[in-house]
Amino acid sequence: MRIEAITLREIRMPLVHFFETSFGRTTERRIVLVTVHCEGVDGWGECTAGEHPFYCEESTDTAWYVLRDYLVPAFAGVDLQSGREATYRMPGIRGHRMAKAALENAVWDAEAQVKQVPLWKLVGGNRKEIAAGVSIGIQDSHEQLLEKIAEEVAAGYQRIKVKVKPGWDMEVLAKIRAQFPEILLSCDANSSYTLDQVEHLKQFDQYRLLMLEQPLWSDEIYLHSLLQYEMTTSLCLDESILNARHALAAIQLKACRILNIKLGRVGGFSEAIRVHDVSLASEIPVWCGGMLESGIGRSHNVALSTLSGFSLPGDVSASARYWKEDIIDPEVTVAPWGTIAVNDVAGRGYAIKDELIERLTVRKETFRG
Ligand code: OSB
Ligand code: MG
Repeated sequence: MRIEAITLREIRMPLVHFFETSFGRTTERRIVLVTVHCEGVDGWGECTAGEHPFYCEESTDTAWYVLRDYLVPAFAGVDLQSGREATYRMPGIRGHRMAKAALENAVWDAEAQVKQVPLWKLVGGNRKEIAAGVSIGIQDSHEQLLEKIAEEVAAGYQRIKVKVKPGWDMEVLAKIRAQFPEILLSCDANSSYTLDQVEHLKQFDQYRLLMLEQPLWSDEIYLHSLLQYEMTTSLCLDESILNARHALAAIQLKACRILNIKLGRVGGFSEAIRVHDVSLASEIPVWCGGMLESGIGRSHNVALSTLSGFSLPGDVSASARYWKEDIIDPEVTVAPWGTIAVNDVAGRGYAIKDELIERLTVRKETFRG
């Protein structure tokens, strides 16, 4: 499979509704897309880095720079057998996992098309449908959040996750539980608390949460193990887990009882599969996180979620929750009972809307081997 050329592009997509976390509010996405052109097929990858280096060190601009100056030159013109081989051929660059994932995942997509198999089968999945949950950001008022939850519950989503931070936590949770006593409910703090707030954090225990995601520092697995010891609520790590070694450390330290896997955060499908395998071997349930992806990243998330260890509803939800019009056809849709069906089309299983992507593109460069 010779990579004849690689196209890098940045698209801009306004969100249907703003998305706010403890890091701040996003209203428009600036997304880097990678296309690998090989042997008559185009493989697509999406870089999940945000506009600012808040969730992690990477951003849209650092990803563009690393892809353009280092990763793309190392792959243009190269002969590769598989997406898995792509990880071994990454040049020696520390970090920048989201940039690497965009390229590696594009190669996986191309490989699936060349082999004429669905991507979800190629990565080792075996589910015909995946359980969908939603992540709901911080709103302007508690009432607005309660309305959003009611909408998503009515749409059939199997799990509701709300963002929390100091000042937006117990009070709103009490209202959520009063109105929705039975829903499967999680909270995501995006690293906004510190361990000296342990007494405050223990108050999460009264809301019967499925999990509390990433309450403490992103670079601290050990301190999460101290917190987990103090709490009955299961902790889930997101920002802290960058690879399978971290997953193993977190599991053995009992720093969490659940893991969130994001393709970009761990550097692509190969490492995501390793994190999944480590978790499955230790009977730690995993679920697929989201990064406000366009349809391309979203379709990769659907494929990943078909692996057998993904036993909890993830943050993979319908395209229409984010975009007026998504860049794939069909868009990702969710059945009234809260599942996303997986299809048998070769590759990602969702066609690309070339013209729309062209219209959304603000910069584009093609590199030939
Ligand atoms: O922590 O899961 C997170 C979005 C941006 C950055 C971090 C996170 C999120 C989400 C969004 O929760 C999930 C989604 O894409 O729906
Ligand atoms: Mg998270």
